[in-house]
Amino acid sequence: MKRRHFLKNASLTGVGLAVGSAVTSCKENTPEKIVAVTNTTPETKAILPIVIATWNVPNATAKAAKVLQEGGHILDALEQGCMVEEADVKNQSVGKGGRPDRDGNVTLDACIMNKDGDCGAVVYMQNITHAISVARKVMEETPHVMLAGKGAEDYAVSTGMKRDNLLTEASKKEWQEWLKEAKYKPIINIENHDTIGMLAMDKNGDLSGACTTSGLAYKMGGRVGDSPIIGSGLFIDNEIGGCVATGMGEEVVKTVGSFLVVELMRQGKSPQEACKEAIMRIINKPNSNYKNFQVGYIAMNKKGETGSFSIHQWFSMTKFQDDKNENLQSGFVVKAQSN
Ligand code: SD4
Repeated sequence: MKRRHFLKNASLTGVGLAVGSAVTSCKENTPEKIVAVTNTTPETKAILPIVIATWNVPNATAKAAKVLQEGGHILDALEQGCMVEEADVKNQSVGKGGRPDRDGNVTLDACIMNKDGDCGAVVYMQNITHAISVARKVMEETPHVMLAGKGAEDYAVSTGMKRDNLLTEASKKEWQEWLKEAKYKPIINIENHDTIGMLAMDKNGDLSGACTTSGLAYKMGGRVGDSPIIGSGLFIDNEIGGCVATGMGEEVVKTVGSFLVVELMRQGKSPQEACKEAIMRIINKPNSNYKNFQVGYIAMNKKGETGSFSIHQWFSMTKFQDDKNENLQSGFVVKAQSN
């Protein structure tokens, strides 16, 4: 057997085995408090286009849907939808106004993926508000998939984008407060993060996705999360469906979350079931510290069915379809204390 052919077969077998054994352990270790709240009824005849996004971002989904309804390209829709949140200084998890790292630098991660499996990403990029636009340019105009740091910033400027100070007074003040205690360990606040992950299906039934974030607040300098990592923060397979993640990026990366959700849909699971199983994969890891962090997934399959699931209650998905926006609570494992 030729070496290349052998390697291909070997890796496929490996993936198959890993998935099989983890499914079994998930069933055996179901934690006490599972509350599976299904937030969507399956539609077999979806009304297109559909746009879904992490958290409550109706302006972003409406913008993307409008581009699609007017016959625009799906990547324009996703880019312009994400740009709404990147430009909103009140959203302190994305673009301008994002919370800085522990040294006071706002560093952005973003990626985009189309129906053909092409993708582009930027990581640890500073001083450019619209990281999603740079990620798209990396995909469409360079021979690469990912640019980091100064290289990404210089590339953005070379395409005509302007440098800007992304640290707003409000985020600076909060950071200075945080510095007084400066707890070294990054624990994500369960309810206070709004990375925008967006999936869209256009009128032809084709899927693409995008994700943009300023990452974990007060992270270590140089830290990169899941959001710009294809397969972790975002994955699209136009034959099957797509998924995007939010929350504690380290945990998403360790389980290759978005790729996992798409592969579970390939095996026949609904988007909701696939998101739930990917969350259970995190929860069922030995010594999982899941009570102290949030992870949420949203997914859409090729039929236009959608679903979302998170560790903690109160993660939500915005869904634009049939001329209206809805904010849907996700399924979850741990019920909020105050409820
Ligand atoms: C990260 N997943 O950098 C991102 C954080 C996030 O809303 O989702 N914030 O780990």
